[in-house]
Amino acid sequence: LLLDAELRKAIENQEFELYFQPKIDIEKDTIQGLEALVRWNNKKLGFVSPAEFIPYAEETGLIIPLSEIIINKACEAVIELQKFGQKLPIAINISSIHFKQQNFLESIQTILERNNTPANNFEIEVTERTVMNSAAETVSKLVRLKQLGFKISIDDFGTGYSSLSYLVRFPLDCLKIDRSFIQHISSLDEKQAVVDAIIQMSHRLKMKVVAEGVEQAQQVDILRKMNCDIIQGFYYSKPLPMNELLEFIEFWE
Ligand code: G
Ligand code: G
Ligand code: NA
Ligand code: MN
Repeated sequence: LLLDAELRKAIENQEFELYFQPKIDIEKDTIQGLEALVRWNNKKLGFVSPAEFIPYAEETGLIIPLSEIIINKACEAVIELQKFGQKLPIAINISSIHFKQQNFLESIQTILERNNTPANNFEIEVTERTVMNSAAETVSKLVRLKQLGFKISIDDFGTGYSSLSYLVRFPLDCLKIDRSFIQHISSLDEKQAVVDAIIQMSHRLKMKVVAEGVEQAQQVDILRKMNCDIIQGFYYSKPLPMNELLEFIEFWE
């Protein structure tokens, strides 16, 4: 399979780039942080979407070295931003396969130490599915991540089989409402009801709420009225390469 061969070579040659999507604090009108999203432009295959190669990497175990490359590149981005006087937390998507590895904590700590970039520069994004079967092991892993200084977000919230019990037991900082709830929020009352409920519940549980996939001003207005904390989506910016991100930051200030 061409994808397999090329992906293996790409991992060896670190043929990946990180893009960064700004997350906007709507009350303060500031950039609250960034989400790192991996991009792969291959000589033979052209641009391959992570929606395609991440699941393949997960099936083949290649996700572990790939994830380590991504974490390392996120460290490099922290250092690059520091050069420009910027300190914005970077959210890294962690695959459940990597998260569940016994040595996940050691693996991420080693990469951060090698780069001399402390954990408080990062947020870990795990999906609801990753943490759903809330084994004691999962809880203790999240607690240890928090102790190390990472912030923790639940990605794609609302799309798992939503066992709400884990929200009480896990040390979470943010819930990211999946974009399927945001998409028709301006026209569908039932979407509004769900989003409103998620925001209220999150605040009572001392979590911030990120709305994902926000594309229209109308959606921003509704989310602002519901006291949503942070907005991410094409309305403000698509994911950007570092040079364009620096321009975006400058423009925003
Ligand atoms: O960036 P884009 O919308 O094309 O991403 C498609 C999918 O790939 C999304 O589900 C996203 O979470 C996932 N993805 C993008 N970048 C990363 C990454 O760095 N690590 C992991 N594990 N998944 C990623
Ligand atoms: O699964 P995850 O939530 O990590 O996926 C994030 C991906 O969603 C990003 O890589 C990005 O390409 C995509 N995305 C971000 N903002 C928007 C948006 O406003 N609309 C749509 N359709 N996709 C978005
Ligand atoms: Na994400
Ligand atoms: Mn998401």
